[in-house]
Amino acid sequence: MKTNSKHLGLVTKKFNDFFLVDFKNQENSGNSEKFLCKVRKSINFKNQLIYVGDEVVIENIDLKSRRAVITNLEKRKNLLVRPSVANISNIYITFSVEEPELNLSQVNRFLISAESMGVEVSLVLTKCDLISDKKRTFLLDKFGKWGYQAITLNLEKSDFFNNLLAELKQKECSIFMGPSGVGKTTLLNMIIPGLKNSTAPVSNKIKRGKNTTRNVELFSISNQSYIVDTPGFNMQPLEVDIRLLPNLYSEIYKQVIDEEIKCKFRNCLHLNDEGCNLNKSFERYSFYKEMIESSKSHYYQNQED
Ligand SMILES: Nc1nc2c(ncn2[C@@H]2O[C@H](COP(=O)(O)OP(=O)(O)O)[C@@H](O)[C@H]2O)c(=O)[nH]1
Ligand SMILES: [Mg+2]
Ligand SMILES: [Zn+2]
Repeated sequence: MKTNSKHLGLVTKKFNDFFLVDFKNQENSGNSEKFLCKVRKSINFKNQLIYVGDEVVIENIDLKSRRAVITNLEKRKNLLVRPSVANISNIYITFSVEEPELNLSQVNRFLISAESMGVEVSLVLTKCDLISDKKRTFLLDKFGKWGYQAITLNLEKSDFFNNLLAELKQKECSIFMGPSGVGKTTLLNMIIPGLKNSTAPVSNKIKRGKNTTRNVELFSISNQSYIVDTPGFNMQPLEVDIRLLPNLYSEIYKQVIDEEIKCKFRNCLHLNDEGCNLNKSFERYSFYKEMIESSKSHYYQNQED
């Protein structure tokens, strides 16, 4: 029962030489629709690897045994490293408000690193059952000034979670990123019932040396909407090119675009530059300055190459 037609597919899992591929642009694409594929031998896609999240063309489709062959790799929009996932549309930076306590500088680094991917970035604050409503309002206000309408989750109140779930079902491919212990696995287990990834109290995580060796996998949560499961990964923010930094802070690019502020030099880094007209009285300015200064030596080294 083989067909000669070609079909666009989405790689949802990868192991050794095999790939699990979903039909793209198909109603009811769910886990039962997956095809087990290998790459056609004569093809090496200009030595590019195929990652989870990649769009591929599949042929020799056998509907009965659910086997097919990958014959082409489509151009990818982006590629996340560690874990390697292609074509992410949404990054949800996830932090707990307590246990572990919020570290604003770390939240900022994760946000800016995600922004540098050029995808939609959101902020999720977990464990809001551990703080007062007053504190929650304070945090919403703070992150609002950073340019983010934070999603605050409280395990005892499901309405916020339900809103988040509805939102995820409108997105193409979302991933939760953040430090260890903030509740990412707990959240994934709620979004994908039956997943049963193991969660662990914060204190046990530090001791736990063994890693779950399961691979990165995309789970379908609605028609053509996926969520990335990244078992065993604790994601760290990436290094960002400092020339991009001014464009990644809403407090800065809003001044440049909306208020049309002009600095003397077009590539002004808004530090102590001569003729800088940026209004620097916003909370994240010190984090911005820190990020520039910590990568500056690296930047100038590269300029000399
Ligand atoms: N109080 C409270 N604890 C939570 C919440 N979400 C997760 N936890 C706990 O936080 C710990 C770490 O959660 P886990 O999902 O493993 O975090 P991960 O490292 O980000 O995957 C576990 O003991 C969870 O039970 C929450 O909303 N409120
Ligand atoms: Mg986890
Ligand atoms: Zn400037």
